[in-house]
Amino acid sequence: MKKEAFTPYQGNRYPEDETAKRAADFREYMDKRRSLRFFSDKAVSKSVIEDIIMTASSAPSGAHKQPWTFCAVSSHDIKSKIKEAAEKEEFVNYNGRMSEEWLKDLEPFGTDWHKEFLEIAPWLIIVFKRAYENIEGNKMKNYYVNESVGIACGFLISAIHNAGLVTLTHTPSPMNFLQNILERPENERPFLLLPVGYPTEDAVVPSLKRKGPDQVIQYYD
Ligand code: IYR
Repeated sequence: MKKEAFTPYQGNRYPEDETAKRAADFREYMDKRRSLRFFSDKAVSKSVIEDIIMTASSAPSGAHKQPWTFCAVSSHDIKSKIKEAAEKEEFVNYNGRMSEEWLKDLEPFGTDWHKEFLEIAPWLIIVFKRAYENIEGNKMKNYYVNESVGIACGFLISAIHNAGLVTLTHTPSPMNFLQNILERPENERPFLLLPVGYPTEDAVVPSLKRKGPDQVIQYYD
């Protein structure tokens, strides 16, 4: 990108009092976000999913390479295949692969190897990181791939919450089965799986407490 390709910044600018109100309101709004395991099968339109994904794709990335592919799955057949393969791995995780300490840490969340939500949620978004690009037969490497894709997933989760929908950051492990089921190319690696949909009427969440400012911020002023 040449220097003369610069263009005026289009972001909104606010007076100080409005900045303060917006920051506080958004904090409160985002604090209502929860990871949810109770999905309704109510349909979500493709255009909503596309808006959410394109919000994620607006995230900053190393050298603006946008090293991500979002696979949006609503096919029941593919969702079933993913559920079956994920449960197979999770069964092994919960029955020996995870340490006693890990299982104890998860107890309050009531998770187990059953992953019904992978079939019930109307959409599964599987995020792939792109380690490199194949350009005219050359391997062109991407930069800060994990950081970039992690940030994009943060945008994705925020966009889902903003639309009144819910998700869960599901990390089946190992997750190479996603590569096979979705027939992704060699330069892509599965990063995160997010079911997306409406919450059920009677959805519940673990009653957890978030850390406060004095636990997560160290000021140097
Ligand atoms: N991947 C497993 C286990 C799991 C691990 C963590 I760390 C969690 O916060 C929740 C679950 C699963 O999806 O059940």
